[in-house]
Amino acid sequence: METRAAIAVAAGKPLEVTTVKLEGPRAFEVLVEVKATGICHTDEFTLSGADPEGLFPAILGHEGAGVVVEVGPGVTTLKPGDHVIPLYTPECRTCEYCLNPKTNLCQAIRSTQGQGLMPDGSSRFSTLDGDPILHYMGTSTFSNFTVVPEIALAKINPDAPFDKVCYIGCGVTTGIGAVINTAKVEPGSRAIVFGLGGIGLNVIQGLRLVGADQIVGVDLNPAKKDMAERFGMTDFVNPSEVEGDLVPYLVNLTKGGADYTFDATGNVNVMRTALEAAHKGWGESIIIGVAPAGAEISTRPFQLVTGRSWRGTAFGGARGRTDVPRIVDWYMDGKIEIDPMITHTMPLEEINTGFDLMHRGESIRSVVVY
Ligand code: NAD
Ligand code: AHE
Ligand code: ZN
Repeated sequence: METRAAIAVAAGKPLEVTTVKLEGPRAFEVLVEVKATGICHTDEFTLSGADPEGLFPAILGHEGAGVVVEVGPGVTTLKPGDHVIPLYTPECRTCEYCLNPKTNLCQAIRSTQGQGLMPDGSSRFSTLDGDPILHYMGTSTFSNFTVVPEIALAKINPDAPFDKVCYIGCGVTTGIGAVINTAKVEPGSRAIVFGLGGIGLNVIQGLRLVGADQIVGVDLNPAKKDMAERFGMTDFVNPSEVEGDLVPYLVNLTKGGADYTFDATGNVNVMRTALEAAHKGWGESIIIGVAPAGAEISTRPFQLVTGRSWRGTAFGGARGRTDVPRIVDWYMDGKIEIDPMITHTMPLEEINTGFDLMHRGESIRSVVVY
């Protein structure tokens, strides 16, 4: 079949919206009509060329929601008409990782996914001339139709609006999951969130959900303050307005350091500040942000010797086929909010506007509606 898609032709170039060819689903694969997709900072990170795994030409996008159109041989858990969210972290439920309760990082298809290919080592996308185009994160939601492995699809409530719950495909789950699954934040905790974008706001929402007492938000962009307050931030800090070192300022503000800190910027200097602003003896710092190729984190080992710990989280520690439908239900039941964070919507033809808004710090989430 043919489908409209936005192709990342080369690093640093705008996406090219065009018609591409899409082969039908092979064994254990599913053809999905994508109804809506968010634009996450990780799409921008890969498009910029900073991603060591970034490959071109590819169809980016990993925050979608849609409807099953056709299933390939061997698919047993989905049927045409089912509403789904594609998962860049699949859940096969049989690999060594899925069987270990300490991780959500299913490895069943990780190597081919990282090469922009389906599990059998080939791509379903090509140009009208027949040149192959790579998949991205196993999802490629910047295409109106996409092919996704069965183990990388979560079946969701059919009443859920696609243009809102697509955000659960990455940002919402990553932020809330970092609090609930990774840090396991206790009620009454003090926390600091660095970066009040599409991920950081969901960390804040997660902290409010679990009953944190103090939620400090840190961002260089003062325009992020109002939205963060709406989601539960209790104190705002703009580092450019702090005289002297940020660490002692934050330690003082949190009465000795935060129980939990979260980096949602991807900046390794911020990650160091986040670790060092965690409380001596027990503070945990969770890295969510994705840093560019070659970037490394550092701190004095003494910071860890004296009881702080550094951890990371991918997709908020969520097991997608199990947890994503539940998070959709939380949204449908009003337990979490999504709508105010979707600040812009646009058709696929205007997808580059979504990237421009992100660069200018004017959006929280832009969503492409097909
Ligand atoms: P975003 O662009 O919406 O938000 C980033 C925010 O950080 C912005 O508000 C920006 O002003 C702020 N910021 C930038 N530099 C800063 C600094 N030095 N100090 C304070 N604030 C600063 O991005 P997003 O979609 O929220 O993504 C945030 C990060 O999380 C990205 O690195 C993204 O790749 C990563 N991410 C990771 C996962 C995961 O599973 N680990 C999932 C999704 C996104
Ligand atoms: N390709 C990058 C790593 C990118 C990365 O860390 N991705 C996160 C999801 S970000 C979603 O917005 C992730 O899930 N990582 C786990 C994995 O297996 O990729 C690089 O540095 O090579
Ligand atoms: Zn993302």
